[in-house]
Amino acid sequence: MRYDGSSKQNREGMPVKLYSLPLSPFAARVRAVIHAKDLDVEIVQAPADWARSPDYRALNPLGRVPVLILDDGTALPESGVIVEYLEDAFPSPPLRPTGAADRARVRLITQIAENYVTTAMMPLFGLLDAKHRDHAAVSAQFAKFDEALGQLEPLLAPGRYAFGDRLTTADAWLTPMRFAIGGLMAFAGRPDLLADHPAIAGYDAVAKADPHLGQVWTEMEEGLKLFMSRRAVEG
Ligand SMILES: N[C@@H](CCC(=O)N[C@@H](CS)C(=O)NCC(=O)O)C(=O)O
Repeated sequence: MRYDGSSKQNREGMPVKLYSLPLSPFAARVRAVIHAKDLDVEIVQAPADWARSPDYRALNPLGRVPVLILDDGTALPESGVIVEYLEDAFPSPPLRPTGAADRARVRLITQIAENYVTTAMMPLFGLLDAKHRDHAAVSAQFAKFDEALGQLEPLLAPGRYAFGDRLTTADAWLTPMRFAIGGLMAFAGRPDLLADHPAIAGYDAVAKADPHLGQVWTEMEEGLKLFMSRRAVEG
């Protein structure tokens, strides 16, 4: 990897590190870009106590995962910011199309995947896992989720990458989103969730067939296995 920054320290500094968690959809986006660009970034597990750790907060004042630590020690949090940074700093291979309208389209897919689909999906895990399930809240949230899926679906072509014929940053968003939807289908016992959304339904095969997205998919599967085995032990 060549770092495009200008200072000597940037070229000869510490290795670039990503603090990540295998199951985090936010970290997974960044890993997709690192894999696709074949970057020499050290991917390290966030410390076990990261959510409360003062050391982790000193490293990343936002206290969230992921964070990219540049080779001059600068912390770059927020998955979207990190992805844009990697695309700007390491433009080859490009993960954004060339024209302004096409780039807007890719960003639109990422925004809808993040702001509507993922935002509507995440609370469902907690609602379904509650000791006393609030059935009205669960159905209302599923309705919101289905509406968001209906907004994303027409932007995708069945059996294809998110945009065009090759991997773009939009795929870095869709892959963990689609993985999590599979998890939700299993957790909720709702294999029908994507029945009306064939392009989203079939996107799992697209992700698994791509070597870089497939790597992220496998990392998330391993993260899920570990999470489930810990959950079984902890009860
Ligand atoms: N907007 C952030 C979200 C990151 C995020 O929320 N990550 C989770 C881990 S998967 C987290 O750090 N949660 C801690 C918390 O909610 O306090 C990003 O895109 O990086």
